Amino acid sequence: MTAQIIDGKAIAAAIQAELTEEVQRLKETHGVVPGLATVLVGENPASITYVKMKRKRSAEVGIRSFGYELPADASQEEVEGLVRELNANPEIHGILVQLPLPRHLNEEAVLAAISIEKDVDGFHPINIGRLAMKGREPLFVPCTPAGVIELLDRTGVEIEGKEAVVLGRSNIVGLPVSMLLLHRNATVTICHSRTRDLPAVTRRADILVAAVGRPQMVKGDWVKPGAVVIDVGVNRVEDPTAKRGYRLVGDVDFEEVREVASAITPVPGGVGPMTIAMLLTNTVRSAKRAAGL
Ligand code: NAP
Ligand code: L37
Repeated sequence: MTAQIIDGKAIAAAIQAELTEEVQRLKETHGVVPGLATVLVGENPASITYVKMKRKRSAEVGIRSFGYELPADASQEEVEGLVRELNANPEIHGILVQLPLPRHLNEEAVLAAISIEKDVDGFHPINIGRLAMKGREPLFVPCTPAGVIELLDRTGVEIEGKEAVVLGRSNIVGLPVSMLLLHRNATVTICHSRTRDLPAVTRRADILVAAVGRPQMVKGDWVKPGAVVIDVGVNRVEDPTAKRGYRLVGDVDFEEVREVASAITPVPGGVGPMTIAMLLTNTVRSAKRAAGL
């Protein structure tokens, strides 16, 4: 079997087109312009690229984008002070602090300082708490996990009753995506660095989500024939023949797994663009809520 390739780039573009219309309508009928503030601390090269892409896509759909850059040695008080300023600014409906933060900063305290109404990344402890509980609605669902579910939905993959295996348990991807799959009535297994015999566990999956940050770790014989494979990993590997000196690969060995799976996301062009599309979606939702719409 050769897998269907799930085109995250095209699905993200469709979502952006929907948002562009909605933003225009908001502006014309209510005079509301959604605003997104991005906060970048330090010079992590991947973070610089992602924040740039987030700002560019925001502008494309008509969201006003406010970029803030702080030096790598910024103090806890400077970062939290900026967040409080943004909390108070009525033109800003979403605040995104790009992670990871430099190690001397207290990430938990920074995330908790973001007003929960503007927490478009969904990482505020109250948002995550609500996300974890049955029957409670978070104000915002974290972007990458939301993007994974949206990809499955828009590809017509049924989640209910399926065996889902998530590789990775990080706060920003593995754990929240596991909770979302559980809410959608999948039977969920979460794997991590202490899991024994990973291939035996992943082979049970009807839906396999890989978010480990290990280039091409998931091999063809880790996957059940016909499974749907969502590759969240975005890893830079050195490649002297590439223009930038590196190329991007996922956590899944794409060439091997595409021969086994029924559907698979590529890297690049899979989950990455969806992360940004969901951030824009959350920002527009936040602006509507702030305007009482
Ligand atoms: P992370 O915080 O480093 O977490 C990695 C997780 O994988 C941890 O739970 C870790 O287990 C587990 N793990 C690591 N090595 C393993 C191994 N050999 N066997 C089994 N489990 C292992 O990473 P993350 O932030 O979740 O990111 C994961 C990947 O997704 C990265 O490639 C990242 O670039 C990518 N990402 C993509 C997007 C996107 O928009 N597409 C967004 C965010 C992240 P322990 O908990 O036991 O340490
Ligand atoms: N929301 N996302 C949010 N908050 C954070 O704090 N760290 C973080 C986060 N992660 C993040 O932004 N990841 C991410 C990863 C990949 C892309 C975008 C965001 C993406 O669009 N990747 C493209 C290729 C980009 C490139 O050329 O380097 C892709 O097609 O996968």
